[in-house]
Amino acid sequence: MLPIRGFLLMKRCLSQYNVSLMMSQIPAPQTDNLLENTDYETLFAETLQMVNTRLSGYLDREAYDSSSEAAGLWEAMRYGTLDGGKRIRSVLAIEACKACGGDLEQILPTVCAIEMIHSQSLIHDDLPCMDDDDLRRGKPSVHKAFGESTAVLAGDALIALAFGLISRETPLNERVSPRLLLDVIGDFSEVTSVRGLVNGQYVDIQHEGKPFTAEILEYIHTYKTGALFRFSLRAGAKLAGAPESVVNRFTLLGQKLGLAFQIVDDLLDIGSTSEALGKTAGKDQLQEKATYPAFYGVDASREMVARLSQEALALLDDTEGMPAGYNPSILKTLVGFIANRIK
Ligand code: GRG
Repeated sequence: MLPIRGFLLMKRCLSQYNVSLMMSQIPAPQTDNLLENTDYETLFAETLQMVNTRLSGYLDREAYDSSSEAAGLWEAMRYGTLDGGKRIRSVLAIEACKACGGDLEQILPTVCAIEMIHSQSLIHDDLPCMDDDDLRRGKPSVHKAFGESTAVLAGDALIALAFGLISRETPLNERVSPRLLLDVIGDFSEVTSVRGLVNGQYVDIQHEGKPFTAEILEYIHTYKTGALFRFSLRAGAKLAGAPESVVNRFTLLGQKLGLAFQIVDDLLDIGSTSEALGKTAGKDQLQEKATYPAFYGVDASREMVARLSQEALALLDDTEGMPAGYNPSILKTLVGFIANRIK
């Protein structure tokens, strides 16, 4: 039976913030702030390096013991987490936090936790019992390089490590109380579990090779990919001490961006190559996956991305509850990158 009740509940919550989940027949508005992948890497070079350094440092400190019998497990965790990945969720969380007046140190442990969970989800997604892919981030998937059992365990260890990181490393201060931090950890638990990625992945796999509806399609994307985007923007705002109205607006922003990101992913699976993507292209059709282009066609899917981008830009123009000097330009640039990315 479909876990549809949670989805309907989520829809009701989101509609409170005027989320239009059913997108169709919308003329395609232009998204400005186009950003090529190389520009993204240049513009955010410092941020990307900082995230990678922190992530590597946490992994070394928390998990590495070269003399340990488990050194091979650590190796697999590093391999699956570092050296590759756009870190788009990290950049969004950091920029959301900054836009809401927060400072970097507040959000960095959470950012690293997000990347650990994201990497874990990719490691497990690539397993033969899931989406069965041998290529990830331009190199052999973790189970190809280290074996299936090690890939499962590396993912398991990353989940637990991610929770430890947020709870132990986030500095408490006048903006972040113990209560607020517990709240963030609660949100994290929700989006990583049956109200998030796991749920979306389950429904995705259940519908492989089967007919699906628009509602199911949206359900899968909302949970499988949208959940971590929602969390990234929500946590960024929350850990900056933003008021509830702003936290909710940024959550909605994450919903729109997550959906747009996944629709673009579906389009790239058709229109790009494995070499460019660093993962196997053309698999969705082979595995008969529930995707936007499969259901609506390529043009309508592109229009949906354009419309979601416009809605995201409009949310960023809302200054209610934002600190003095609020400047959404970097976040707007990221909206353009998500809509127009080529890998
Ligand atoms: C979280 C406990 C827990 C389990 C995970 C396997 C699984 C359950 C979920 C799979 C979710 C999944 C693979 C979603 C796809 C999301 C997506 C579009 C991934 C690609 O993201 P990019 O392009 O990847 O940001 P890089 O490599 O750039 O980091």
